[in-house]
Amino acid sequence: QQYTAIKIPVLEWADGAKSVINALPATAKVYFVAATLRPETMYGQTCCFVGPNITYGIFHVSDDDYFLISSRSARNMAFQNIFPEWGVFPQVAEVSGKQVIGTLVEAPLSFHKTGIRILPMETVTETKGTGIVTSVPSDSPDDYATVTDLTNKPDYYGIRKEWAELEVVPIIETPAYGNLIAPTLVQKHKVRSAKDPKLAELKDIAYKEGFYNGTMLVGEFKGKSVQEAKILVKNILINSGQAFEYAEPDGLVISRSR
Ligand code: ZZB
Repeated sequence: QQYTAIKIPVLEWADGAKSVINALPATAKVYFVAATLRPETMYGQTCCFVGPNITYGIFHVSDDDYFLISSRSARNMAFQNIFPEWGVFPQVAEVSGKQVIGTLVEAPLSFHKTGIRILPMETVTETKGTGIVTSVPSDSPDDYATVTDLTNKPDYYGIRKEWAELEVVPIIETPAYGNLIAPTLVQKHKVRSAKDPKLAELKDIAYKEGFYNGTMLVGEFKGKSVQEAKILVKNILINSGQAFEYAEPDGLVISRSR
């Protein structure tokens, strides 16, 4: 699987993360790095998810730059010239998803210029991507269902309601599902929660409909097809240093370590 890895810098740490972060050099710039297959949707980011029970590492990449990602993805990156030394991915700290909830981050291209929050998503898979999932509720049914759960039960999830309530702005139009495909599908199929098994199929529908029939409503490629815009937006992000390509080995991989 070929992902675009989006570098999402921290603006302000959650209190729970401060003890860990204070141990880093004062000049350290830490990025949450989210793996996405939909770079053209980055305009619509409203929050960024971590698995609350996943343990993440903070890895020193170069100079002042550090990545907060799963250690599995750090190891993969070390063999893709993302770290300066082949095969080496220096871990400087460990932090749980729970500890970073509420952190304010600056998501590249997002409409929400004053920042978005790190929020919990219980269905994040530790073994996929970087374990960090940027949330686009307008176009991802999983994200819309999760944000709905978070808004309905903020106390249960240990968040402030307003963190999950950022406006969901239309970014892509499709003939079959209008300009908010994810909310439309979630409502039409009466999805009950972010754990509803129907979401797998809705994700598939949303991917296909967006890719083959979607038109951009916003951004520098407004009016272009999603198929065209996907590559163009990805290139903008990569050329500005806000993203890089990250490949994940497919199929059965037998780890030789441990
Ligand atoms: C932003 C985005 C916007 C995404 C969208 C999807 C959609 P796949 O096909 O299974 O590889 N994702 C990435 N990593 C994880 C993880 N560890 N656990 C759970 N979800 C993860 O799916 C890749 C997509 O799943 C990624 O692309 C990411 O969400 C999420 F409008 O990034 B995406 C219809 C989907 N739309």
